[in-house]
Amino acid sequence: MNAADPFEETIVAVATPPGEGGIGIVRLSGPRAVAIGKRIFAFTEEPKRIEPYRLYTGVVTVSDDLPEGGQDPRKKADVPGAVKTERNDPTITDRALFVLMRAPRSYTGQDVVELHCHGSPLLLASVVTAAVSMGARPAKRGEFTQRAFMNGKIDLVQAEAVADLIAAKTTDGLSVFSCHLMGGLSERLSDLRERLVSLLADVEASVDFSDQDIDPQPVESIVGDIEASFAFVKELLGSYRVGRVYREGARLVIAGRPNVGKSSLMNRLLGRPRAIVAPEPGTTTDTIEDVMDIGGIPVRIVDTCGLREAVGAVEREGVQRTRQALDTADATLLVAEATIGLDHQERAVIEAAAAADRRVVLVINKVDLVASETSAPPDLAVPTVFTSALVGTGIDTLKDVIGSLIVGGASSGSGQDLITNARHYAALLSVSQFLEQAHEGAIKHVSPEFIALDIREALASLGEITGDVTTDEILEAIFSRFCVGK
Ligand SMILES: Nc1nc2c(ncn2[C@@H]2O[C@H](COP(=O)(O)OP(=O)(O)OP(=O)(O)O)[C@@H](O)[C@H]2O)c(=O)[nH]1
Ligand SMILES: [Mg+2]
Repeated sequence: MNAADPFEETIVAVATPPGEGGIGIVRLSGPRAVAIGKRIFAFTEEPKRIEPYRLYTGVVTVSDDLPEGGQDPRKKADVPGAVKTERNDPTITDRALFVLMRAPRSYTGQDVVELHCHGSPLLLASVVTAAVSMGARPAKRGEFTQRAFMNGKIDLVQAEAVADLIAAKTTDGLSVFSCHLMGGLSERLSDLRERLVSLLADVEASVDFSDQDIDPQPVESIVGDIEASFAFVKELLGSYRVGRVYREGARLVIAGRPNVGKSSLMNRLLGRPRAIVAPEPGTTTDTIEDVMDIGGIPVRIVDTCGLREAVGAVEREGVQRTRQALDTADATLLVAEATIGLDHQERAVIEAAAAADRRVVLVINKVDLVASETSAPPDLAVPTVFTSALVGTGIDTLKDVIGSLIVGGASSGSGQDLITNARHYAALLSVSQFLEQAHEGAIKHVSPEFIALDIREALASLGEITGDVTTDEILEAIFSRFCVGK
C-alpha cells in the first residue's frame, strides 16, 4: 500500500443504530485500529499479547486532555461505569468489552477493533471523537462494507445485499437478501461467467485457425452454447418482476367510484383505521398511503379519491391524483358495490389496466347488503373477490389474491436467486442484448472476431454486477445508500 492509499487511514464509527440501547458498539478498521483502541480502553488485566476473536473486559475512558501517546488519565476515573465530570478535566468512563478481529480475517479484511460500551449516544459519540483525536477518520456511509468489497471479502452483489438485508421489510425479503449475502446469486453469476469465458475461448480458437487448414469449433455448437447462456440470462431477467418487489415493495392502488368502501377496505387490509370513513361520498380527497406485508411482500397501499365527473377544483385535483396513482400502480383493486352493477368508468379502469399489462382485481364490496349471492360480470376476465369491508368478509381471500397477483403464482420465498436490483437488471439486460447479437452473428456465419467482441461485451456487463468491472461513480452510488457504521 502506498501513502495515498485510502486504506492506510483508520476509520471509526458507531456501528449500532442511533438512539439509546443496552449496548452500543464503536468500530475501528485500519492499520491503527489496535493502537487507538488500546489508548481508549484499559484492560482489566493487561494481556501480554491481545488475542484476536476474544472478548476482554475493561474500562473505556475518554477525556478532553488525553495526552498524545501518553499516560493515563484513566486513573482519574475512580468509579468505573459512572460518568464523572470534573471541572477543567472532564473524564467519561464506561465498563466495556474489547475485541480484535485480525486482518485479513475480519469484516473489512483489515484489523478491526470493536469497543462494546453501553448504548448511550453521547458516550459513543465521545468515544468516536476521542478516536478521531488520536488519528482515526470518521467513516463515510457504507465504508466498512466498501472496504470488505475492495479487499475481496465479498463481491458487489453481496455488499449490496448487506444494505438490503438491513432494510428488508418482510421475512421473505430477508431470506432472499440473506441468500444474496451468502453468495447464492454470486455463484449463479459466476457459473454464467465461466460458460461465457469458455465460449469466448472456443470462438477465439476459430479466429486463430481461420486462415489455416484446421477445423474450427463447429458453428452449431457455438450457436447452441450461446443459446444455453441466453436462456439462463432470460430466466434471471424474468425473476426481476418478483424480485424487485422484495426490494422496492409493490404499489397497490385502491380505486373506484365514491362511497363504494375504498377507505374501509384499506383500513381492513391494514387492520387499523388509517383512512377516514364516512357515509357521504367524497370523504377521501387526496391519496393516502401506508405499507403492509401481504404474503411476504412489502406492499404500499394507496387509497384514492373516488372516480367521478369532478365539479370543484379540489375534486378535480383529487381525481387527477387518482389517475396518476393508477398509472404507477403495480396492481389495482377496482372496488365496486354489490348493489349496483359496474358502470362504464369502472369497466374502463379494468380494461385500461389489462391493456397496459397491469394487474387488477375486481372487488365487489358491501356483499352484506345483498340477500342472494352475487356473481362476477362474466365478460371481464379479471380475478374477482367479494367482500364486506364493514363485516370483514372476504378480506383474507383478497390478501391471498393480491399476494399471488403480485408474485405471479411464484410461491413467495421460493427461488432465492432472484434479481431484485435495478442495477443488476440493467446490466443483465445488456448481457442478453450482446448474447443476442452474438447469436445472430453465429447463425449468419459472420467472422468470428465479431462474435468474440459481443461475448467480451457481455462479459464486461456481467462484471459490472459483481464488481469485477466497476467505476467510482457506481461504487459511490451503491455505498451512499448505506448508513454510517455499516
Ligand atoms: N354495508 C356496508 N357498508 C360499507 C361497507 N364498506 C363500507 N361501507 C360504508 O360505506 C360508506 C363509505 O365508506 P368509505 O370507506 O368511506 O368509502 P370510500 O369509497 O372510501 O368513499 P369516498 O372516500 O367518499 O370515495 C361508509 O358509511 C362505510 O361504513 C360494506 O362492506 N358494507
Ligand atoms: Mg374514502
